[in-house]
Amino acid sequence: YQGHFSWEKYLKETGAVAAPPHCFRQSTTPPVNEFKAGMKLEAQDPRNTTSTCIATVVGLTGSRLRLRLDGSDNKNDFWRLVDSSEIQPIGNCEKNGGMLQPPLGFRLNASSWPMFLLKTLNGAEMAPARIFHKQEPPAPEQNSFQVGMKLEAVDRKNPHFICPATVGALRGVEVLITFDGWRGAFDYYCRYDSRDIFPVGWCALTGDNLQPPGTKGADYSKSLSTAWLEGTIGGPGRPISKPRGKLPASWSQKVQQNPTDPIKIP
Ligand code: MLZ
Repeated sequence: YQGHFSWEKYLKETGAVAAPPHCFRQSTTPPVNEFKAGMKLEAQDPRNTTSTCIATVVGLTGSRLRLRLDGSDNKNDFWRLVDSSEIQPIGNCEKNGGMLQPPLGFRLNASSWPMFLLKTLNGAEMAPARIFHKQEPPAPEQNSFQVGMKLEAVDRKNPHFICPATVGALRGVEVLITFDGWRGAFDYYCRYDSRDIFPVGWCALTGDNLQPPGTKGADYSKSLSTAWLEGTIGGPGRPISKPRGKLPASWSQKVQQNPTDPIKIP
């Protein structure tokens, strides 16, 4: 049992601040998720964003849906917030004069698409229009993130995970998302109004399982207890995450003494 990650203790320990909620393109109360596994809806193909496809809800987590495009394989699942404008009730595309498209990598011959579509929708449970959210929250007017601020972010290499993260850098409208306790492999730049980043406390509100910070980036991590994990035995210790941005005073000496340490400090 790993214990439960506590932002409160972690922020205290790292001396870091949480990015304020107004920085994010997220609603202040996470949107209610009334979807059920098996329901079908229309979704933009993430690999070909100009086409609208049929998707099936194959999983639910917090305010997010795990979606699989009908006619695609099970290796390209993607996650969307229930208030995303990229998901719509079935019928929406046609209503707007569009045509439903086969997903990129459609398993069958392109000529069998019309019949496939007919069959996949026949007797399907269509997500009712009322459980969709009318509007995506508006984007904040500007990028108000600051380097060192903490947040919760989708790990885009493992998009089912939402993890503790730190703003590593700013680049105009873009924000560098770095993952606490992991080396750079998972870092990415996204727009400040990305729907993949959330204020501290988001997962606690949605019931999503926030991953604890990783343990990589420091050899001495193993010997330290983790004060920010609740439910573990042992006294207070230092966080084993990779310090980014503002370093806790207790760490600066250690980091400076190890110039070969792979920790990247922006
Ligand atoms: N199994 C993967 C999970 C990494 C998750 C990192 N999240 C920032 C690994 O250990 O590489």
